[in-house]
Amino acid sequence: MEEMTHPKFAVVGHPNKGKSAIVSSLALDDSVQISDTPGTTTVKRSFPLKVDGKVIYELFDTPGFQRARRALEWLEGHDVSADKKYEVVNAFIHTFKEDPKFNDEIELLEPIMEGAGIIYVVDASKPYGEEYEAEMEILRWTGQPSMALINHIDEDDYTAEWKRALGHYFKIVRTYNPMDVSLEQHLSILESMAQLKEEWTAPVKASMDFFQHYYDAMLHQSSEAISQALQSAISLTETLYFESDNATEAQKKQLETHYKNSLRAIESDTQKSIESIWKHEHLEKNQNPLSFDDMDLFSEASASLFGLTRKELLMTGVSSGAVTGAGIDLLFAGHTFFLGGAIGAVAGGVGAYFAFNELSEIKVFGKTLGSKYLEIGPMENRNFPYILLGRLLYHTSVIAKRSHAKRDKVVFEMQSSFKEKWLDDSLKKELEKYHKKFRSGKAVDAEEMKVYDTLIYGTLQKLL
Ligand SMILES: Nc1nc2c(ncn2[C@@H]2O[C@H](COP(=O)(O)OP(=O)(O)OP(=O)(O)O)[C@@H](O)[C@H]2O)c(=O)[nH]1
Ligand SMILES: [Mg+2]
Repeated sequence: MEEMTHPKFAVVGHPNKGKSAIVSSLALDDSVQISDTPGTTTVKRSFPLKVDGKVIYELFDTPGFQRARRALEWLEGHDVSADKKYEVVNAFIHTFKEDPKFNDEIELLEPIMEGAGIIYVVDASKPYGEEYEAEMEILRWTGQPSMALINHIDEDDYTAEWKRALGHYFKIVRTYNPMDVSLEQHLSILESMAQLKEEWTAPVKASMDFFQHYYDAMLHQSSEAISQALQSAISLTETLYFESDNATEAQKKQLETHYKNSLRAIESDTQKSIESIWKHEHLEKNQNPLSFDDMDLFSEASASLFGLTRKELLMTGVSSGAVTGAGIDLLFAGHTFFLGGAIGAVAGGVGAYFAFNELSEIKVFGKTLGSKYLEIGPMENRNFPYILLGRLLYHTSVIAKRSHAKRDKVVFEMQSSFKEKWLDDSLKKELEKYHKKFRSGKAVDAEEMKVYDTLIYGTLQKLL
């Protein structure tokens, strides 16, 4: 049986029209060189999109045409029938291979002559001009199937005239914005590629299936990473051993700091994994780490940001029977509340040390034994899981929607309305069961984790 090779496409055109941006966005590769200096790409380079080690399609980034008219003159100097034009292009490559004059033309023609389909890129924010005709003529000489992509770099719009001109040279003309991609846009471009040549329909359709599965796999991996982070953060405990009779304030402070840093690390490691899952390996970003000191995390305002008033948080705890007297007091210490007095009495009886009362109490162990230690965790704050989950869902939605062609710094600015996009009462109720379990410090079996993960996956799906 003949081996089915993956589809290949050469992205070609005038300098500085967004060819590399298109390659970057379609190959999900943020290492492609993109810049507003014309002539950035000087040699052809292959960017395969690989899934589980298998190439699903391959794109060639190429330099822009530099001497299209001269090259076309040379080709036209050979008066041959249409079936021979292909050979003349090969002769052109052969003749000028060592000549720097046609370096760019040769770089861009080579992948085409080796079987790649043509994607001709234009920028419709600049007027159409005859100078492009030599480029399109040369591409026609290769005899390879081709399509045109209309990009829009600036504001002005000459799409109508471009469409009229391109229609003479390409049977498929599409608009595409490499800076603003979605699964739908990506699949619809692949759909057009599949129509270019009959023999390519099956392999390109197969690539579309692969791509869809791949996208779904990225979603699954992201929700797994988020579930793991929630479980680790909520169940996290930290200990600090001490020698003297009583732990010092400094030791308690040290433990508290350590605990906060570990929580921050869980978040930032998860963010990194998610960026890597979505192939954003070179991301520059501006992101605030988890904050515990200001109003960000524990204020009434931040609780309501996630749809949880203090009363609700309290009621969730009470109705699920999850919370001990101490737990409630830890969460609401310092606030007068309708149950506060009664709970305070219970908590007082526990005699715990409330140095870090908003997250978890610091417990002292081993009082009568040789080794004494302080322990903090698991997380007792009912608000925290929703804060962390909201932040990770937001992060993932930004990353998953970001085009690989963007080179600016990502700015994460979560609006307070974001929570309305994902958290409602029924989800909250479902999630709370698992947060309670994580908090208990008991082992969570794989089946339970899977159900929690499915909740996160469904939520992510709605956000993307
Ligand atoms: N706003 C916006 N900018 C774009 C778009 N496409 C490309 N650009 C910008 O246009 C400039 C040129 O993009 P490249 O992808 O490097 O262009 P190229 O055609 O590969 O250029 P050469 O390699 O020099 O031939 C870069 O600054 C891109 O960020 C777009 O759709 N929207
Ligand atoms: Mg380029």
